[in-house]
Amino acid sequence: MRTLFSQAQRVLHAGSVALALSLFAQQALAGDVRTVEVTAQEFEFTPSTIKVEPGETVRLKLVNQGNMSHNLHLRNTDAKTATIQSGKSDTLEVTAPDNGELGFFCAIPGHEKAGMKGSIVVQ
Ligand SMILES: [Cu+2]
Repeated sequence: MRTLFSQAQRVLHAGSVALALSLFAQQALAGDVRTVEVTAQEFEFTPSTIKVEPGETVRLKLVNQGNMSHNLHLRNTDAKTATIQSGKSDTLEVTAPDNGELGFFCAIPGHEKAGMKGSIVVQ
């Protein structure tokens, strides 16, 4: 009985070390990327201008505070969030170029024209 008990303790200990290591790895990864929350509603993104450092990777968290479904699509790329319903969110990681700006818009027909667009400005 005593041997069984100490084996169980060793297994538990090994498990908690593995858990601690994986939490550390996740925190280290998360620490490298800044999250910018962008809200979508009819018919605008807030903020519509997002300033980033040259080459910076940012995680855009699109939160739909409107009534209709929306998405965020990076212009001239295939990068986009899912189309999300009211109250939902989705994230998209973007690595900025060394200069210039990246436009984004909502790809639901008519939404960009109504004002759902913005830009990521490198400075
Ligand atoms: Cu939209």
